[in-house]
Amino acid sequence: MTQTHDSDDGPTDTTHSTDVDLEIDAASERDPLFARIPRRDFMKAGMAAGAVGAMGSLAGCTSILDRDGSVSIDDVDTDVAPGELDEYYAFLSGGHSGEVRVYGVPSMRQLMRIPVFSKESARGYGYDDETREMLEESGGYTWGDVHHPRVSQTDNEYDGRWLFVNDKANGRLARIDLTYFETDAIVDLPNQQGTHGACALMPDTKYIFGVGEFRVPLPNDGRNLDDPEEYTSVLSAVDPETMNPVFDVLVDGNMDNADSGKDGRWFFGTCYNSEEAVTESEMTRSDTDYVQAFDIPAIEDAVENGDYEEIDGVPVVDGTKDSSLNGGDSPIVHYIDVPSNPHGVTVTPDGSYAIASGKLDNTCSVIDIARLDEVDDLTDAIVGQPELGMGPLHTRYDDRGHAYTSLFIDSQVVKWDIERAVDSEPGSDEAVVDRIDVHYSPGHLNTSQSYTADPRGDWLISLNKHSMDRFLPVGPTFPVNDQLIYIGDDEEGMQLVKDTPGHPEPHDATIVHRDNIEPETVYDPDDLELDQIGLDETGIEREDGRVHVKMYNQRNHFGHDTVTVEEGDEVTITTTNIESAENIVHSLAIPQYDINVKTAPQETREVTFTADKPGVYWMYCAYFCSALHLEMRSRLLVEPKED
Ligand code: CUK
Ligand code: CUA
Ligand code: CA
Repeated sequence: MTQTHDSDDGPTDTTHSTDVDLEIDAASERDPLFARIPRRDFMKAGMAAGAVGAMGSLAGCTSILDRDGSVSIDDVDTDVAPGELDEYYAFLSGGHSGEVRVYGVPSMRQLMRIPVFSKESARGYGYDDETREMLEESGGYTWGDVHHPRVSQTDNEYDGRWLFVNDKANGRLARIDLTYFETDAIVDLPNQQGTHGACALMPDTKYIFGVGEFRVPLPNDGRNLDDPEEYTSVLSAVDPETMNPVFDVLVDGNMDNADSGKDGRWFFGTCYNSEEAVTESEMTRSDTDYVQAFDIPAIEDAVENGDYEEIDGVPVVDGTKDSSLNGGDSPIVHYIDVPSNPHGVTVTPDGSYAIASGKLDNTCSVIDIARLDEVDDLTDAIVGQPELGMGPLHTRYDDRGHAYTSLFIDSQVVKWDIERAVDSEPGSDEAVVDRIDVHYSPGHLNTSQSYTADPRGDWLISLNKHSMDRFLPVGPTFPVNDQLIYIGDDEEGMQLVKDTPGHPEPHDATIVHRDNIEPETVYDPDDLELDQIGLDETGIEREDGRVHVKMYNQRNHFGHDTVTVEEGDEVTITTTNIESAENIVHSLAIPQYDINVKTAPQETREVTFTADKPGVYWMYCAYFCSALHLEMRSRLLVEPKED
């Protein structure tokens, strides 16, 4: 069910923070608009300054780290000159491409693409035995739909260890190892079809949750085909180390997006289909749907006590409204009525509020998390409902008490003051501080470090679904438009900095300070399962129609000039890039056998195939590695079988 590949040793040794106390006197001192923001006197200013030097110079050296309150855009380097490095990594979901795209912020340069659910020959992904088996054993689908990239955290701060993503199309979750920027595990969730929301339980990434959007019979084995009221939707908890499912929670309605609280207790999901319907018109019939608040320790107790039914190997806990587990004083799932068809839900950096976006309603609902234990009527936990504009979808945060909500229909990002929303009447727009037009139809948006307890409040990316007139026409399928917006200046307001066209159709992003990520540039052989093939270990072993070819590769040749096998042999080639110099990548391509195995320095990979086509096949290096790259090739001779 779960397929992992090696490199499973401990967390990246991320340098943890020296707290730098920066006083934020901010706009609150000058602008009466801000008078009611409770002041946070100190912020944790991210990671140790000492780590910065290791990787080259910061863009223009103007980091928001150095600021005192809001900072004019004139004092921020928005361009990253050639040869300079970005301050942030942004991990963008690649949508149907089944990949994650890595950008630099603020340059918005695309740095890398990490294949997850689809094969990718440049990375050799899906072309060697290990990654091919990982894709096959997690369902064998040829594509996935990545929506939600989330980086693992320790103590509510990005720890640079893993990036988790969902596959909305096929009900899967995957893990990317951020030491090597490659996918190392995929789990096909047994009781879900369409895993939409994906995120981890904070503060320490105890579980990864896959959020089941599509209601289906459970198990989905042909029963109850046309009996929609018998369909179900589950929240699935997965262990981040093993990537095995731990438990499922059955809910009423469905689930869409989700986010975790900050203290390990609560997890929130939105439900747009409380009607439990199968058509759009029925799914929008009710005036209200839910935010589901999952009490995780209570659910763990239920699992511990055996209060579950095992389905497809996973303990399924009944969290529906009528469940006995929801009958007593400590229900495992709370159903909070919110206006019809909510979409995003996120928890504020201080862990106080869960904010759900209205989608069909012009408001967001601010849920006071502490009140969930106190109120009889859960709607009394909704302490604010600011009117924001048409089509609110997703909300993110800065470090100065503001929320930023995307408005799909209005094509805007609206900035609002959270405490002022709590203090004002429901439906009033008093909390709105600023609006900016985006181009066009934003889905998600994200701000730097904003899933952590310490967002930075400098950059926002608006991930717009439509680009219309913004770029040269490229046919009827338009690029999306990822816009970079500077949000660090409360007086001037939000400022549009950059348009970035993107291949359709991504969704979310996570923006992580570069000090929180420490990738290796050369493989550590101990992180790989396969033994290296050194200069003296080249050889060809034969046994009963099986041939094992061991060969290193380096500039500009392979360990064998010629490999001779017989038609019908099952051939395994193990190949090690024995270079220790950074940035020298080779591959072993045998296109007629659909093979292109990439090896980065010190990396070992293995590929197995049946030599069923007699003839001469050039095995060549498909990565431009040196002046004699074209000469880096060997022959595979497949002798015809004698009758
Ligand atoms: S969903 Cu994409 S716009 Cu999949 Cu996070 Cu809201
Ligand atoms: Cu090695 Cu090209
Ligand atoms: Ca509904």
